[in-house]
Amino acid sequence: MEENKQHYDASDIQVLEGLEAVRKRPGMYIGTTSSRGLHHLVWEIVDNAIDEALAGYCDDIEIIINKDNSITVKDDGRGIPTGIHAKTGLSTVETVYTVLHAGGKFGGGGYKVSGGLHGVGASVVNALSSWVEVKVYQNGKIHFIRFENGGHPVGKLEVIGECSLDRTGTTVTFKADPEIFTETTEYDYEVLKNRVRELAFLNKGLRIILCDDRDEVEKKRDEFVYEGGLSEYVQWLNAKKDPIHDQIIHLEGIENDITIEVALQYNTDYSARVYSFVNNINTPEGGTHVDGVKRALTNIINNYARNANILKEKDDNLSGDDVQEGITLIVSCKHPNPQFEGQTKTKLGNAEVRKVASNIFGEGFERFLMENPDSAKAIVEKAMTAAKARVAAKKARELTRRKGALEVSSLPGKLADCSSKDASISEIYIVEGDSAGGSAKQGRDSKTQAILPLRGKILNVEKARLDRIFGNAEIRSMITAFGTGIGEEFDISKLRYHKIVIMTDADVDGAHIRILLLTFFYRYFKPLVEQGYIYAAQPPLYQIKYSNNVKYVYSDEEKDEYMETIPGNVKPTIQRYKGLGEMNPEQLWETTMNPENRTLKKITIDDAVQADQVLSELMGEEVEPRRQFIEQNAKDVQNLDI
Ligand code: 1YM
Repeated sequence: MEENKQHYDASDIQVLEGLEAVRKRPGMYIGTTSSRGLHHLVWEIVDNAIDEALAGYCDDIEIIINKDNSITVKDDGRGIPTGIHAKTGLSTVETVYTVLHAGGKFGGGGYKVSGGLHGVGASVVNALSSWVEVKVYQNGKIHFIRFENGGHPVGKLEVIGECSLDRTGTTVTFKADPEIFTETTEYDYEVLKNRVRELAFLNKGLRIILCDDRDEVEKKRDEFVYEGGLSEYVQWLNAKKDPIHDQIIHLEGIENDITIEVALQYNTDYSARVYSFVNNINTPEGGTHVDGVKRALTNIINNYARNANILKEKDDNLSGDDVQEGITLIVSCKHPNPQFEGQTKTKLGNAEVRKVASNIFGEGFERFLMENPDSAKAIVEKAMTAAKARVAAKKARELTRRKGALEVSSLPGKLADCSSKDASISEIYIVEGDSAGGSAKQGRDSKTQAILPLRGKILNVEKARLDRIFGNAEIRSMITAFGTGIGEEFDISKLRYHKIVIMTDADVDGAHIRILLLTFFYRYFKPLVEQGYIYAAQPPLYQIKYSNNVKYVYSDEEKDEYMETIPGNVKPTIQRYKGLGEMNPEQLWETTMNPENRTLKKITIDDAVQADQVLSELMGEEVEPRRQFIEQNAKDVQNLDI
């Protein structure tokens, strides 16, 4: 420190203040310091490597979880420039790792395509790490610099060895600072693997290797490379589906610096699965690129159906929903200056993209239909059938609506409503099973808490078409109780409860029901998810009793921790709750429903998307693997991070 002091000048101080600001408010830069924020660090570094790949200089990226839970990311690109940077007087490597938002600005031509949602980079990772080491292989030399304690350089960039002239690239190792990531500094291999797979699909030809070296005996390694890019992505998503045409439609084009890539295939499902990406980031709310593609899809299928006289003069046009039934659609946009809007800032807002997307996709899709009449026919017929079902569904819906007009008396019979009419303080608990429903009804605060018991599993919305969905009694009860209506007449201002709480058992069946409900909400009540009205209750797993102490714990870890605190000479009784029904009304209130003690997990769009994907992956599988899958995923769906 002492020897560095003499070099301190105004700009050094500014740099350190910048990094200090990141440490003071990490949430502003990486969203959260939970497990999610921890993983975000990896993507910030990987994104720089991916940009290098998109610029055409890098083919291989390797990510390693090291034994000490540090992360190494390697690429074989040009290497971060090692010369002195004119503006800062520091090496460019040091500049990139210490000056906030340096990544894009300091580069030559081109633009930073990837980059996290928050547009931050290497300097933020550095600020939030205990230490970072950067190695650059360039011109036959290995350059090295190390930072400690949230971004303080330990010496300057220096040459520490030689390498062959054709060896170029950047290797970065960082250790997340446990003082910042207080919840956890453990990486989840599956989380990394899923995103790495996605990145490989989104960037065709790029090889990404993921290694887990934490367990010496059982090292893990996965390698992802997809020459087919989005086509292979659709193929992978549709692996368990029955496609109605063989060829995956894959189109790509660039206009005014905006790249649009689309891949799609229809299958026999009734729902649509649309995946949206902007600059490699998943944007669940879609945006103008998706709008443009959907608009062209509707127009072109209608034109085709009219010209082929499948759609007669008297017939109405096919709707957007009709032509999307059963589609698996991926739209990826690469934009130099994306503007995001929407609740979660994950919706592309740039208006000019709509036209570009619709042109690029429309032209190619029209050609595809012309050149593949069999596929075209299958697609149009699917949409025609969907249109017929839509008309039937409308009738079924009118049924729920007409009942709605009769007000309170029309509320579902099983609903124990709350007495308050103020939606902002009202809650509805959707409870698995009549017996738990009974306990909940007795235990609740009847002023603000309504209870709606569901019998058994609700209809699987993945498999069912609209008209049957609206015919299902459990679903109709929910729709009527919420008060918002559904589909075109959905009106969020009529929502009768500002908390919709899913309360299911902490077991496999409970997880399954939760996944079904989340999928239903995601598909048919998306604004409720987006605006944060959906919650999952968190019932305890165990009751532990000794002498006069009664303690409820919500996970195995918590149980183990608590057991440590019990004096050695007493024998506690441990009751494991298999279901909500095993709790009496008072216990259910105390542990799960009382606003003073309970923990609710707010469901995010991400959770819902994940549930939707889990459900899709489960479809068509046999029962046993399905149970296992849910068992593994149950914990993700109910993970607490509130
Ligand atoms: C493991 C992480 O950071 N790779 C990487 C980063 C850069 C370059 C190459 C690069 C970019 C450019 C020119 C340019 C970065 N350079 C900069 C900056 N991998 C990893 N590989 N030469 C090399 O953008 O023109 C920021 S990132 F600003 F210095 F150019």
